[in-house]
Amino acid sequence: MQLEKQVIQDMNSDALSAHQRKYNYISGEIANAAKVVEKLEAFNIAIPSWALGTGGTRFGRFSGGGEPRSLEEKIEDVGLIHALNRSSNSISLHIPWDIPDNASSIKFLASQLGLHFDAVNSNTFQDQKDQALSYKFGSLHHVDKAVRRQAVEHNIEVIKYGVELGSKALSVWLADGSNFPGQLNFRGAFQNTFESLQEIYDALPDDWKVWIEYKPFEPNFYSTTIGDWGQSYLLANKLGQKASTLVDLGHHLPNTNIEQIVSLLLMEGKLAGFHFNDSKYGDDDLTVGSINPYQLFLIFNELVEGMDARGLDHATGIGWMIDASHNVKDPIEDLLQSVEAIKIAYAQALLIDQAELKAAQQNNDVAKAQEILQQAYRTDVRPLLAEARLRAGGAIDPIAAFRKLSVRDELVKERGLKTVATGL
Ligand code: PSV
Ligand code: MN
Repeated sequence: MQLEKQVIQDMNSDALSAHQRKYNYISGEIANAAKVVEKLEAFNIAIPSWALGTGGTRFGRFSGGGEPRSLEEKIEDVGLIHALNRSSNSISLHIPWDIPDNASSIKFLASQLGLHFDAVNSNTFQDQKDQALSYKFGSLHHVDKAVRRQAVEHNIEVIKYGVELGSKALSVWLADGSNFPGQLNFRGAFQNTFESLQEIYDALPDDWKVWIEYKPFEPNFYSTTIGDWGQSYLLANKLGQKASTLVDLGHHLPNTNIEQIVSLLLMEGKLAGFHFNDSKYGDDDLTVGSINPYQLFLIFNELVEGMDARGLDHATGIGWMIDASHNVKDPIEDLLQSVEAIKIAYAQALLIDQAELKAAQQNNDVAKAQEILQQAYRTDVRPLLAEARLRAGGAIDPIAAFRKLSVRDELVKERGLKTVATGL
């Protein structure tokens, strides 16, 4: 199923006058409305191929129907999201869940929908059918060189698929760790991981990057070999220029100051990008901005300030991607909400007068600094987002349009009620 521009424009006509009233109001309230809209128009967030189906937990999975049955259908779903919000122009694939049988036709389909391929993700956290050696005790850190070799080769194969599709980065997340004290020699595991990553690094094309994701626990519950940003940063530094650290918001222990991590990684030129989600307790993979939108805003404040300091383009300077699980919501609606929350935080951060904030910091004027941040955070920037979408040919209200156009019903009709997407 595809959504034509005209259909979306027709949807917009009902909401147009209310939108214009709100947009005119905010344009009068803030100094840089036109500039913010321009930046919002350029800002896109990649959709992970594994988030287009219903998520689940180890206790169960409740499919909502009409899930994409193939890579082609996953790409179509991202096309639907992008047609509605004009902010999701790329897809991130997980191999082997999404092996492209015919790369050129997959690429063609994506380009027809205005999409390209973001980072490709390797998977050495599960055993695949017909796999020679098991990852039960880890992959790149494994005590057995033959297992490490198999995992390295898998990553090199993922790069090969990525090259065919025009990706420019390999994203590596390892489940490697231990469940019990004494199970692992920490130094040995770290050293093995480094050496395996070095082999992968050496296989990267010149214009490619490798992004190293960290996570403190799960599936292992005593230690994780790349458990925090320090360990990821250490590896990225040892590897070289093409390696950097990927921040998944859910991969922190409770109350971690993520904005500070982001600021320092950016300062060191080692922030690869993001996996956006939100959490209340652990790696909950909830919709970004649904639990702690203020934290998201504070992260974007550091991003805007830090990227400007390094002269980085906000839209392309680092990788922006969602990594969430939609257990009880329609995945497409959830992804639309995620993109909206990310862009709200970004727009609010753009409202901060950085010179004024620096002056307050310089004068130790703590109350003023807080006022500046909260003034921006409490501004309703949604009309700016809607205006950016409208100008780009998207929907003023993407979820309302998705519902009015009965997109899910159409997908169920096309694909069936009991389809299951590949992935977790
Ligand atoms: C692990 O929790 C993770 O965040 C990694 O990014 C994986 O690639 C992704 O989830 C999908 O399982
Ligand atoms: Mn992730």
